[in-house]
Amino acid sequence: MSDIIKRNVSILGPNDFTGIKLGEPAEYAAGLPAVKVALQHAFNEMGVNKSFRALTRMNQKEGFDCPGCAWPDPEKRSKLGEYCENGVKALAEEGTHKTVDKDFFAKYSVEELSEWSDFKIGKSGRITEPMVLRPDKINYEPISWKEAYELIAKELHALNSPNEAAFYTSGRSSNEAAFLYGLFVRAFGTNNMPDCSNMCHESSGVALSETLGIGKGSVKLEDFGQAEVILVIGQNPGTNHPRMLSALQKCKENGGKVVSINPLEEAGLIRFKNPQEIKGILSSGAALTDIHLQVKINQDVSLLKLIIKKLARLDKERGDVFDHEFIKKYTSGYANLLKDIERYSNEELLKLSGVEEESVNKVVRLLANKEKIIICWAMGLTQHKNGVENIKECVNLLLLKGSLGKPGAGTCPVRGHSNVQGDRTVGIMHHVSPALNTSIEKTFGFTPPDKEGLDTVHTIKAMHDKKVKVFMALGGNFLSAASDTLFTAQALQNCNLTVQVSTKLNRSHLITGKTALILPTLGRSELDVKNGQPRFFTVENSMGKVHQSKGLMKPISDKLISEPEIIGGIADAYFNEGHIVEWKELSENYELIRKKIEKAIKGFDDVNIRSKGSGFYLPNNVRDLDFSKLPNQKAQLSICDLPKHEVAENEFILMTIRSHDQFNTTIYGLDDRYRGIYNERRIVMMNKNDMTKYNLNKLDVIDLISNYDGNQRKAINFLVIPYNIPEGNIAAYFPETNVLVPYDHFANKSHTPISKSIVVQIEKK
Ligand SMILES: Nc1nc2c(c(=O)[nH]1)N[C@H]1C(S)=C(S)[C@@H](COP(=O)(O)OP(=O)(O)OC[C@H]3O[C@@H](n4cnc5c(=O)[nH]c(N)nc54)[C@H](O)[C@@H]3O)O[C@H]1N2
Ligand SMILES: Nc1nc2c(c(=O)[nH]1)N[C@H]1C(S)=C(S)[C@@H](COP(=O)(O)OP(=O)(O)OC[C@H]3O[C@@H](n4cnc5c(=O)[nH]c(N)nc54)[C@H](O)[C@@H]3O)O[C@H]1N2
Ligand SMILES: [Mo]
Repeated sequence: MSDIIKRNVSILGPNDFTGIKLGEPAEYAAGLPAVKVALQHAFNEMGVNKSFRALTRMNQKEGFDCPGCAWPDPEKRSKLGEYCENGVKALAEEGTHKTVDKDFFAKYSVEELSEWSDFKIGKSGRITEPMVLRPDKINYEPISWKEAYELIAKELHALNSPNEAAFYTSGRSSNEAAFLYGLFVRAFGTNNMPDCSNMCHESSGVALSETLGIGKGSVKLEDFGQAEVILVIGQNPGTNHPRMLSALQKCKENGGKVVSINPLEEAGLIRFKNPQEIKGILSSGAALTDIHLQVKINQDVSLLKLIIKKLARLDKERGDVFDHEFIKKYTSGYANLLKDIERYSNEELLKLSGVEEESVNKVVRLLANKEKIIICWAMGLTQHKNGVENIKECVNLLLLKGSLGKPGAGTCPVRGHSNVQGDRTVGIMHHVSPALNTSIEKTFGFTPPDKEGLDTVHTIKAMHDKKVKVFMALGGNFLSAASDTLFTAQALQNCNLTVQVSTKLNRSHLITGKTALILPTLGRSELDVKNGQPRFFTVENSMGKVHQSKGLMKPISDKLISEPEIIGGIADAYFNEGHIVEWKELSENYELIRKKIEKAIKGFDDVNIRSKGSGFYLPNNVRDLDFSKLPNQKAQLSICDLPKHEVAENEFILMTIRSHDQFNTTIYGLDDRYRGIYNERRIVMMNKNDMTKYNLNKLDVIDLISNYDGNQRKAINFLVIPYNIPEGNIAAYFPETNVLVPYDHFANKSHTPISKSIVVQIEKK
C-alpha cells in the first residue's frame, strides 16, 4: 500500500459555546413536558404520520424493541404507549427522513466534517449506501457491497496472524447478528472481541460472577412491586432508564421505600408523573426517593461499609437484623467480613463518605427491619478503579440480609444498550469460555481459538502499537466512546483498515485507518424482508428475558443490508467457500441462526417459538439459590478495600456523565432539562464553596487538566455552573471529557475506564 498523506482531521471537533441558558433543576420527571419534548423530536425527524405509526408498535408484543436502553417491558403494556421520552428520541434518531448519501460525501470531505460538532454530525441523517475512504483520499466514495466484502477479505488475508485484527461490538446488535459475528471472528481465528460492555457493566459482570456465579442481575420486573426497599446507587434513571420510574412507583404504591445514593440529587428520582397513566399526567405526581444519601464520588464502599457496620452492631443486640439462616446455608466468608469491618471506625467511614450521619442512621433503621431489598446500580459504581469492589460491597449487603432468591429482592445492574446483555450471552466476549468453545465445535465442526483476546482498552493499546492493523465495529462510535480520545484517534489512524457497520454518521467514520469502510445497515424499527417474508430477530433485556423484535417501517434506502447478512458477506468473501460453515445460507435465515444458538447456548430451547409474545427467561442460578459452581458451593461475601485517591489540595474528582439529551455519543439535543441546563454541553457542575475557594463566578470559563504518570491531558472551554454537588467533586458530560481519561487507568479485573473518577485540575481563562 502506498504511503499516505495524513488526513488533516480534527479529532475533537469544535469547542465553542452554543449559548447557555440556565434554569432551575426540575422538581419532577416525565409528565406533560416529557410527552411534548418527545413528540417534538419525533415530528421533526420523522414527520407526524410516521411517528404515530412507529410509536404504536414500539415495545409492543408484535412490534419492535425500543432502540434505547435495555429496561424490560411489563407483561401488561400501557394503552397510552409503552415508551418514554428518551425512547422516542432514540426512535426519532433512527427513523429520521434525512439521509447521508454519496452526494453528501462528495460535497463534504472527512476533514470538513470533522470540524462539525457531534450534534451536527449525528443530525445529518441515515447512511444510505456502502462507502469507502481510500488511502490517498479525503472524500468517501461509493463502493459495491461485493467490492467492500472483498476489500475486507483481502486485508484480513494480508495479516500475519488473526490476532492482528479486532472486532468491536456495540450493544444494539441482535442476538442473531452477535452470534454470527462471534462465530465468524472465532472461525477467522481470534478472540479479539472488545465490546461496549468493557466500558460499561463489565465491573458488574466480574463482581457478580465471582460472588454469585452469574454475571447478570437476579431480579425480575415484578419484584419491584414487591420490594420493601429499593436502593438506587450511581444511576440516573429519570434520564437513562425512564421506564424504571414506573417500577419504582409500583414499589412506593405498595408501601416500599426508595433510597438513592448519588453525589447529585437527580430530579428523576425526586418525583415522577407517569405519562403512561392519565392520573400521572394530571396529578402532582408521586414522590419517589424517601432518603437521599449525597455520597462523595467513589466513596460508596465507605458508605456501604458504614451501613453494614451499623447493621452488624444492631444485629449483635437483636440477633434478627441479618438473616443468619440464609448466611449459614448459602454464604461463605461471614466471620471474616465481620472481623474486617472492625478495622474501620464509624467516624472515618462517615467522613470519607461525606454523608450526614442522621441520614445514614435512617437507612440503617429501614434496612434493619426489612428483608425484601433490591439494589439497582449503573455507571456510578462500575466506572472506577475499584468498580468491581463497589458491586461486591452491594452483594455483601444483600447476602447479609438474605435478599436474594426471593420475591421482591435481588441484584439489579441496570444495563445500558438495548441488547448489550444478549450480545454477551450469545458469545461476544474477549474471554475464552471453554463451554462455548466445546459447543461451537460440536455444532459447527471447527475448533475456536483458546487464547484470550483483547478487550477495549487493550485493543486501543495494540492498535497504537501497530499490533492490531484491522479494526471492525459492529455498531457504536469507538473513537468517542473510548477513553483518551487523542490516543485512541492515533490508534485508529495507525490501522490499515477500519470498518464501521452503522446506521448513522459519527466521528468514528471521520477519524479512521488508512482505508475506511462504512457499511450501512437496517435500524431495528425497519422492516427486514427476505424473499418476500418479513424476518424478526431476538434480544435479551436487562432482566434476562429473551423476546423477539420485528421492524415495520420502510427502510430508509434499498441499499441497506441487515447485520447478519453483512457478516455473512464478509465471511463468504474471506473463506471463499473453503469453510465448514455455510455462511451465506446461515446469514440469510435467522430461524436457522436461532436453531444454532439453541444448540450452542444453554437456555435457548425452542427459541423460535418461545421468543414470541412476551418471551422467556434464561436460566439464572441466583433465582434458584444454586451456588454450586462457586468455592465451597456458596455465595461469596467479599472483603473490599476502601478506594484510594491521591487528590492534591488544588485537584478535583471529575465524573463524566450523560445529559438528558444524548444517547452515549449520539447527541439528541443541547438541553439537560432535569438539571436546568439548556442549550449548552460544555459545562462543569461545581459546589458553590469550591467556586468561592477558586474565586470563580457563575459561567466563568475554565479548562480541565488531568495529569496521570506525567502525561498532561486537557479539555478546553467549560462554563462553571454552581450546583448541588459535594465539595471537591465536579461533573461534566461525556464524550467531551473523554480526552481526559487515561487509556491505561481502568478498573482492576474488569478493565473499565475510570470515567467516573478522574483527578483533574482546573485552569481559569
Ligand atoms: N437517554 C439515554 N439513555 C441511556 C443512555 C444514554 O446515554 N441516554 N445510555 C445507556 C447506557 S449505554 C448506559 S450504560 C446507561 C447509563 O446510565 P447511568 O449510569 O444512569 O448514566 P450516567 O449518566 O453515566 O450516570 C451515572 C449516575 O451515577 C452518578 N455517579 C457518578 N459517580 C458516582 C459515584 O461515585 N457514586 C455514586 N453513588 N453515584 C455516582 C451520577 O451522578 C449519575 O447520576 O444508560 C443507558 N440509557
Ligand atoms: N467518559 C465516559 N465515556 C463513556 C461512558 C461514560 O459514562 N463516560 N460510558 C460508556 C458506556 S456505558 C458505553 S455503553 C459506551 C458506548 O459506546 P458505543 O456503543 O460505541 O457508542 P454509541 O454512542 O452508543 O454508538 C452510537 C452509534 O451506533 C450506531 N448505531 C445505532 N444503532 C445501530 C444499529 O442498530 N446497528 C448498527 N450497526 N449501528 C447502530 C450509530 O452509527 C451511532 O452513531 O461509551 C462509554 N464511554
Ligand atoms: Mo453502557
